[in-house]
Amino acid sequence: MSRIPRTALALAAILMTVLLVWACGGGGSGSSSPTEPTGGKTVVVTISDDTYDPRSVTINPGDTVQWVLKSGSLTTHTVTDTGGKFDSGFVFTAAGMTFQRKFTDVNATYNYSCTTHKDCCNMKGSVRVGENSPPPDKGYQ
Ligand SMILES: [Cu+2]
Repeated sequence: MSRIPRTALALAAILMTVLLVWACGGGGSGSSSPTEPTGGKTVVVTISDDTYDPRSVTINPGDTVQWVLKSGSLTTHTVTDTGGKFDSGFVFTAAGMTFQRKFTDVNATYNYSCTTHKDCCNMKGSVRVGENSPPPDKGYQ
């Protein structure tokens, strides 16, 4: 028969578990967050001849849209959200230049345009995030 009470053994076991968890978790300050949103794909929209192709994309929350200036286009475009959430600025100065944004809002729709060619050439597009996102504004779909 043991001289150590069962409760003392149980307490020792709990204490060891707590110490192990504390020891393992203590050094992980730089680890990545486990709360990354779902998705993670990158959808490419090509910019050429004053158009976005495809004009409208539907993605999942957490996906990234990457706009790429196609080879041969020499004009300067932008990707500018009409709601002011993002603006590439004049970064498309050479073929192959890109601008990208990750979209995490669920069921949101972004209407965007090129500040240079919005009025002259109807250079507009939209990003729909989620299956139940509202339809884009007229002219952006
Ligand atoms: Cu443009």
